[in-house]
Amino acid sequence: MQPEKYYSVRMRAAKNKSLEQEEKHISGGEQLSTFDNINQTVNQLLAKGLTHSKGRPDFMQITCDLINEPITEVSPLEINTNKVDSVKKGQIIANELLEDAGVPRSILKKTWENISAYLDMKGAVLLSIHSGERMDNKINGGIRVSRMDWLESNFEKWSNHYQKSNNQRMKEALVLASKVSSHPATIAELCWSDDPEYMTGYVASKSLGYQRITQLKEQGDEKGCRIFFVDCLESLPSYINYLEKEPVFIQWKEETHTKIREVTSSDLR
Ligand code: WAQ
Ligand code: MG
Repeated sequence: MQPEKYYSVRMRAAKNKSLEQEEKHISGGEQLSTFDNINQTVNQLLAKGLTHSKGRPDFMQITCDLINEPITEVSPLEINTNKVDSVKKGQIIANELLEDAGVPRSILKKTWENISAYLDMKGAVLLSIHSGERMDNKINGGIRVSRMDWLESNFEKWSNHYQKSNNQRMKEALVLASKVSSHPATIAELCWSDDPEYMTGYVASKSLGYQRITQLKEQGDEKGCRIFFVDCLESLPSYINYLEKEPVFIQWKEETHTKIREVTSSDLR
């Protein structure tokens, strides 16, 4: 029997696209769907784009592309939640985790100095761990990771096992972080949402897993962040191709998970 074919279904919603002003990214989304499920998938993405707290879009686009390549399976990163009561403490934990993952302290310092230039994009910024300079040339947009998903049946098994609530936002972020960190050129990721009401962000890496941090930005702030710290001077085009084009399913296998480090309050120096 032929394996089932999947479609990459992508949505993008924006404001001011047709005006002389700068375009504002409202929402994006990417899923993998069977042919029979396209209707439902498109409706989910449509609802996501139409109900974003950043406002009503005046431009929206949904595309479907048949995937011809085999879809690779990647395990979800292990999850840990670091509870903090201020953005400052959240940033201290984030810095410590990023350094543990292999981002040099000097590069982190430079990143925080330049952080305002990396916020409010529709994609992710790629920063070199050697120079701290941007490696993607999409200066305003960043790189959009696509062609990844987690089948609901397997995600439910995982969420029942870890007694996680059905948090779609966390699921989407974990899917992206697991795909991105499974590439050898990714040293670490730093992310927080562009939703003004959602303050939880994370640091992710192969060795540390998906480390949620309950406060990485102030309430009401609608500037999101996504930075990939990378070590790939020679293979940048193939890295970007992996992020944008190579299809990945997150697949949890109960027996293969490993315990990751938990940050405690004594780590807060
Ligand atoms: N590829 C690259 N960058 C992306 C993508 C993508 N597919 N999707 C979003 N971004 C970038 C973009 O610049 C956004 O402004 C920024 O990330 C934030 O996106 O509780 O909701 O979808 O464990 O708002 C993390 C914590 C939530 C979840 C992250 O991100 C949890 C979140 P958002
Ligand atoms: Mg968002």
